[in-house]
Amino acid sequence: MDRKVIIATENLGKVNEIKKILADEFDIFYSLKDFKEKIEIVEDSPFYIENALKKARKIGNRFGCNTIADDSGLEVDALDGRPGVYSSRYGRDDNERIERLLDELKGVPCEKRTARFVAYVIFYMPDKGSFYVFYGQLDGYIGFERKGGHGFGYDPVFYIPEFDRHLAEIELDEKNKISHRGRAVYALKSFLNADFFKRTSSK
Ligand code: ITT
Repeated sequence: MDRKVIIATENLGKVNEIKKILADEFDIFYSLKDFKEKIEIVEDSPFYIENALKKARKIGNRFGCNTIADDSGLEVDALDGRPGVYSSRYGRDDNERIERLLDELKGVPCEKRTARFVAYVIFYMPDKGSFYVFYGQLDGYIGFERKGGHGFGYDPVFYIPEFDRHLAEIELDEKNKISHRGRAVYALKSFLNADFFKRTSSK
């Protein structure tokens, strides 16, 4: 079984996290940033899973290679689940997105600032046209200010009570152990090693 995998993302924060978990097990990794060709993918579904599948299929079919895609987001209860599936489009860059989030939560007290990160990670096999889905979630709160220099996206304002720290104050390995994406990708890794590779190599 070929252990070459493409990670279908333009987000280098995601690439770093996924690579850290899987790199020792797979031969070659690419991200969309490594291809000269610009591949346009319009994420137009209100459902994470459909967007993740769209990314995985487009890249997997284009390059004929097993592909991992992640669609994720931050769901804030006081904002009825926003920004959710639109998390990457909540502003022009991470800074603007965080600014908007903090503005919208002005006056909302600690206990009502509950939120969660969710990730849907897809492993797509173009030769079979089939895929597996892995889900991960991380519960926490939206803080009142930015803290920490690690991670990406909304990490500086995501407070985790168990650690009494913001996610951006936690190093990559530690984040991977508890995060939405980390949980989904570790589940994918276990599946590939315990099940998928065994089955495909015995054929
Ligand atoms: P690709 O589609 O190319 O993978 P993207 O950043 O556009 O990259 P998404 O559409 O899945 O990815 O958007 C997810 C957004 O949710 C992401 O851009 C961040 O703003 C936020 N997000 C997801 N996981 C996060 C994490 O671990 N830490 C901080 N923010 C995160």
